[in-house]
This record gives sequence, structure tokens and C-alpha cells, in this order.
Amino acid sequence: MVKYKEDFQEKEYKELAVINLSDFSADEYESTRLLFAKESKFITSAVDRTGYPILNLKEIAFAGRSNVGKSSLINSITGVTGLARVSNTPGRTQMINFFSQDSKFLLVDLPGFGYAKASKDLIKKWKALTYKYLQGRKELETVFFLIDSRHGIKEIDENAMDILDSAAVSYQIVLTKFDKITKGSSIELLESINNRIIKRAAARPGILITSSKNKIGINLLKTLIYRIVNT
Ligand SMILES: Nc1nc2c(ncn2[C@@H]2O[C@H](COP(=O)(O)OP(=O)(O)OP(=O)(O)O)[C@@H](O)[C@H]2O)c(=O)[nH]1
Ligand SMILES: [Mg+2]
Repeated sequence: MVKYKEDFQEKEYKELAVINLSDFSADEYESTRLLFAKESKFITSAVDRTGYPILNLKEIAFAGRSNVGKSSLINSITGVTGLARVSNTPGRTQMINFFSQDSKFLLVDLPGFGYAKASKDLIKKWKALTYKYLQGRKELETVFFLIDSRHGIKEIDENAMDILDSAAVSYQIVLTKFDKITKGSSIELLESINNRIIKRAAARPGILITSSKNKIGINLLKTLIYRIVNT
């Protein structure tokens, strides 16, 4: 079996609800590798529903607060630096961007919600755009709901999860920037997140640990996507 960086998760987080290598089969890893070796390409950007692509492909969306690392994660998954635009300035992604993987499904990069320093009007605009997509897109299969490891779940995240729960849109919690926290604080964080999501109707079980910087969890995320689009 291929050795991934994710191996460490098996040992250190055994008792916690962390998604790890043993959740997938060797066949799934191999099919995932082949799928993501194929072409990733930009399809289109939308500022409202009239701009959504009409391809009838399943969509996997990346949602979360501004600066949480949505665009970075899409680049890590596809292995294409600069496919999605990344920036130190929160609010970089202002439209909904659609990317296709091997013309089989779409990865959707959403604008972030809730960046305190952006103007109230802008925040309202991004939030409306994102929420409308999340509530009313029939192609949307699963949302990867990103949480910054340093900050945990905030009220604005809870509000967005309420929307997903009531729209019955399935979502998976993904911790980003895991390279930035210590092991001690990570265990506390994982326990507290798990206690919160366990009560939520549309949350998929388990937490996915990632770092776009250190490429942690990227293969697990890809394999989960493979499983989602193939079932
Ligand atoms: N250390 C570390 N930094 C990261 C990681 N992922 C993203 N970043 C940094 O965080 C910043 C924001 O990343 P983006 O990917 O643009 O975040 P976003 O969620 O798309 O932000 P918006 O488009 O503004 O909503 C950039 O400076 C990234 O380099 C990570 O895993 N580790
Ligand atoms: Mg972005």
C-alpha cells in the first residue's frame, strides 16, 4: 500500500473522529490517483444563478469563512498551482468559480463569508451569493465545510451550517491550516468540533485534517471526493 503523510493520523488520533487511511481501500486510492492525474480545468465564474454551468455534472463545493483556505485546497487537490486564486487579502474569491476534473465532476470555489474588515455591503453580497448557491443547486452533491484549525467553529459557521441542515445539503467538516497548531490544542479542537457536529442533521461523520502547506490530508480528501462522485 502507498505510504502517505496521513499515516500519522492513525496513531495519534485513534480515539477521535478523524478520517484516516483505513477508511478507504487500496482500490479506491488507486482509482483516485488515476482520476486526479487527468486534466483539471477552469470552466466558468458566476455572479448569480444565470452564470452557473449547464453540464449536468455532480458538484463538490468548498465553503467557509474568508481566508480559511478554500482556493488553496482546490489547488492542492488538483495539483495545479494558481488554478484557483489565492491571496493573503481575505475576500479574494468574489465570484463562484467552477473547475472540472477529467470532465467527470466539478469542484466549486465559493466566496468566503464574514470577513470583518470588508465593507458591510461586500460581506452581504458574498454571503447572499454563497447561500443562494448552497440552498438551491441541484447538482450540489456535498459541501466541504472548511474551518481554520486556529479558530475553530464560530457563530458565522454555525449559521451557515444551520442553512445546510435545513436545506438537507450534506457537508463534511474539513480543518485547514493544520500545520499552524500544536498537537495539544488539536486534540481539544477535534473533541469540541465533534461534539458540535454530532447533533447536526446534514453533517457527514468525521473530521478531515488538512494542510495545503504541508500537503497533509490531501490524498484522503481526494479519495473521499472519488467515493462521493462514484456512489
Ligand atoms: N500555513 C498555511 N497557510 C495556508 C494554508 N492554506 C491556505 N493558506 C494561506 O491562507 C491564505 C488564504 O488562502 P485562500 O486559499 O486564498 O483562502 P480562501 O478561503 O480561498 O479565501 P477567500 O477567497 O478570501 O474567501 C493564503 O495566504 C494562503 O497561502 C495552509 O494549509 N497552511
Ligand atoms: Mg478563495
